[in-house]
Amino acid sequence: PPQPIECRAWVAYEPKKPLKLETVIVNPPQKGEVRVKICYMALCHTDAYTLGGLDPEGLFPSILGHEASGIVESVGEGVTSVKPGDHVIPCYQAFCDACKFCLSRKTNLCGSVRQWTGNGVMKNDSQSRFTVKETGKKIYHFMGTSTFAEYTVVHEVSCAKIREDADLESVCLLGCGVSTGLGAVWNTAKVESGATAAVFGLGTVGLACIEGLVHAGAKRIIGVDIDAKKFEAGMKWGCTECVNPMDHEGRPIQEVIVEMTDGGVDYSFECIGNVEVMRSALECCHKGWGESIIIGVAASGQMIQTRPFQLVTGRVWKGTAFGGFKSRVDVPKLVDRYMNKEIKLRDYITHQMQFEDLNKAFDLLHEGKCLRAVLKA
Ligand code: NAD
Ligand code: DAO
Ligand code: ZN
Repeated sequence: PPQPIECRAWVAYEPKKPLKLETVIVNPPQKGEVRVKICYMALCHTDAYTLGGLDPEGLFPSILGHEASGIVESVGEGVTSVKPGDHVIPCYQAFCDACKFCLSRKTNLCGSVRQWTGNGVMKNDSQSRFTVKETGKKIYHFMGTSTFAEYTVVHEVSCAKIREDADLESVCLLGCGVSTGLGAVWNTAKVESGATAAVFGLGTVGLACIEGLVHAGAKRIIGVDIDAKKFEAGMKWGCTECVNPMDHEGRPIQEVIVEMTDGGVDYSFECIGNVEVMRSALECCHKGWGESIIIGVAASGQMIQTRPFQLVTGRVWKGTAFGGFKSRVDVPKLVDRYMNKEIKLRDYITHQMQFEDLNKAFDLLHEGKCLRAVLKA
């Protein structure tokens, strides 16, 4: 049977403090669990958000990280969908194929392990599999993934098996940001050919929306960002034009977009997490049919607002988690599309770093200097 493994992991002891590199003991996978050797990990804003103490559900001490790729090291009792040696992507959004969410075509929010992942533990015994070697201190899991470690334990329902010829460095991005942007366009908005769209925030998620829009045949794609340096990437990914709200001070950006588009866009996407921008994104939509999709995660306690008349007159407000993809089924298909050169991944990787560089990577993220920094475990 599998034995405990000693390895390195980055531990978040408390909000707003740098992570600490520790030697941890990773216990063997129990029934329905998989122990994964992490190969590559990327940083996403949600990790920074939780570390920043903004996530009311954030638990400490914990091992953060939810965008990664790896190889199965061992499996617990009853695990049938993966075996040691399989290449996998841990998915914060599980897929059990049996709960009422998984059986519905309308959602991807599997409920099978949510209660335990939200509490930072594994379902089988409501315990963590991580202990710090030196102190014996138990460390919570994060989002059911905890990928800032050389080894992690995930539920089988959160482990997507992928083909072995895909490079693990690129496909780790399918664990969150890129999949989310593509899915927001394809699954949540279901954008049709010839549509017009506005994308607010030109980070990885916004750029992935743009890529999804190009695939969907959108004829006009307006990129919106307050950092003009982001426009080069926006245009490269497929924007037909970019606007900077800073150039229109005193005038709400939704007014500017409505004017540019003879009444508003068919679809808009908020990829920032700013509730004021969420309002602009809704209100730049066309009367009668425009749909706005919220993707950004706002700080806890914040509220969105608009005049109800905006909805009465036909605009639609929606949101999406993981782009509506049913993770274990859809992630392998996204890997296929990458291998068929239908979607890009490498272009999102602006920094390649080592496992030791995680705190440096967090600094880059905070300074807005990177799309994705990928670390080799
Ligand atoms: P990012 O920081 O790389 O990109 C955000 C962009 O927004 C930056 O280019 C920034 O300059 C721009 N921006 C900031 N304030 C702005 C404003 N007021 N007006 C216009 N532009 C502004 O972030 P990212 O990694 O692309 O993630 C975007 C958001 O999506 C985050 O909130 C993240 O937590 C969230 N997210 C949600 C899901 C989901 O499933 N719903 C998944 C992944 C990420
Ligand atoms: O409650 O069933 C649920 C799902 C909760 C997770 C939703 C996460 C959406 C945003 C995640 C940000 C990026 C990782
Ligand atoms: Zn389910």
